[in-house]
Amino acid sequence: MPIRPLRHRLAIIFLAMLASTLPLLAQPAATLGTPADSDAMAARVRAEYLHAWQAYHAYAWGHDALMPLSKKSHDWYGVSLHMSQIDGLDTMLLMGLDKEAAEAQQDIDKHLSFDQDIYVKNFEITIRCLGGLLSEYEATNDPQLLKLATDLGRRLLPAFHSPTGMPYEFVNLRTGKVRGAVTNPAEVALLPEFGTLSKLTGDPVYYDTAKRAMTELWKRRSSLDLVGLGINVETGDWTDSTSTISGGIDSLDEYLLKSWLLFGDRDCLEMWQKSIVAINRYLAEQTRFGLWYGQADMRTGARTTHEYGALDAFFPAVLALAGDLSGAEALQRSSFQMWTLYGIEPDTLDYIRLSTPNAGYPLRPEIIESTYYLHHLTGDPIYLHMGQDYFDSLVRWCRTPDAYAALTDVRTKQQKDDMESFFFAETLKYLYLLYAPRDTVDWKKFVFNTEAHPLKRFTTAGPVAN
Ligand code: DMJ
Repeated sequence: MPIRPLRHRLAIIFLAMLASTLPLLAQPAATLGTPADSDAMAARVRAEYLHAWQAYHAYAWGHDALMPLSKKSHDWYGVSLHMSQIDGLDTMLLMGLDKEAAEAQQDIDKHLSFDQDIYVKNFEITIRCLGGLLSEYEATNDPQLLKLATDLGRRLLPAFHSPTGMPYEFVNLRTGKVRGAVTNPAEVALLPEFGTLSKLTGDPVYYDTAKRAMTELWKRRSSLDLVGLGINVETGDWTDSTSTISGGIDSLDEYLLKSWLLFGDRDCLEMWQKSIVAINRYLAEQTRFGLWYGQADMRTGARTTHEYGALDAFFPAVLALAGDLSGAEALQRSSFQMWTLYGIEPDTLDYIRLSTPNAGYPLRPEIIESTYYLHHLTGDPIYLHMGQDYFDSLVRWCRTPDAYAALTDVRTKQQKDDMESFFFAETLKYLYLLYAPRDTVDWKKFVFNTEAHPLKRFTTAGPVAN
């Protein structure tokens, strides 16, 4: 591995960041990446996964999540939907944690029931539970997992019974009653999960329903081909005209592209192609510190804020998957600056003022996801070094004696009693995949959903470099 040039390149990124941010540094900056031995790093990530999983097993088994500081369990809706088990199972299968995977699978098979009188967030339950169960059925052929996924899909369908066909935010799993007429584009776009359910069951209702929702949303885009952050599913009117690649819109674009790759759906490809032109035109911004994507009004294109954040850091992965490697690499360098500013990334960053409107770190995966994608597609070892920085920061700041904890503030590094299930589904999975053999997930056969659950492709359409 050509260590010196790599170190020089990391040093250039780091020094550019340092020159721009010296007055803001509350903590010593993160160390530069050191040469990474991939096998050893994969083993270290796997060991850290086990560290967190064993705590979940000891203190919160069968519940949605572990609260890592108080060592209590947490269920989102008062009853468990086994969220951590579902989110973690396919990661354990990939890591070869067979005993732990089998235990989780058995617990899901035996004890998980969606027949609950609770209003659930359609988006979160789709990407975590439906996506997870489908992926895990494809990996194991366990018919109970498909049965559970089908039961869940059927119970979520009433969410889409609005005048426009776009889903309400909440649906009661037992009664089918709905709540929350104002939603956002990311929560409307759910074709990878519902489409996969149709392909696996042979029932087109899921695909057709989810596709209609996406199409109805896209029909309401502005003349600039941008969408906003809020839309009413009963009237079809926009309630917030802010356009962004960040949370609330993020997985819409990801899912337009991925629906093409998963199903060969040309309508989705065309929507993606129009959308990315508008995003690059109105949201991208080149500053002296690099390439960023901020926010603009969907109707005028006028810039509204210069905010980028941990959620936005998924975008290099999407750009890379679509073939724009130079844009992806440039944006990844900016994300890396965001990470090194405080030694771990804040949830949002004003990239002009270099201040942080939201300084929390809820163990998010997106920056690591993009690092994995870029390494997979370019083979450039600089991404292994970046990954090592992320890993070292996670261990240094978020590790607890029993598990891992979110941070309330990346400047003080104060820990928070929270460990989201996406830490198992995504953060540690992408970190592991960055160092694992490249064919651990075959990109010709699989596309990750937005919660990092690999879904089988039903087409060979689309340029997926492998
Ligand atoms: C995950 O639940 C998914 O990645 C989602 O698309 C948005 N972000 C969280 C993790 O940050």
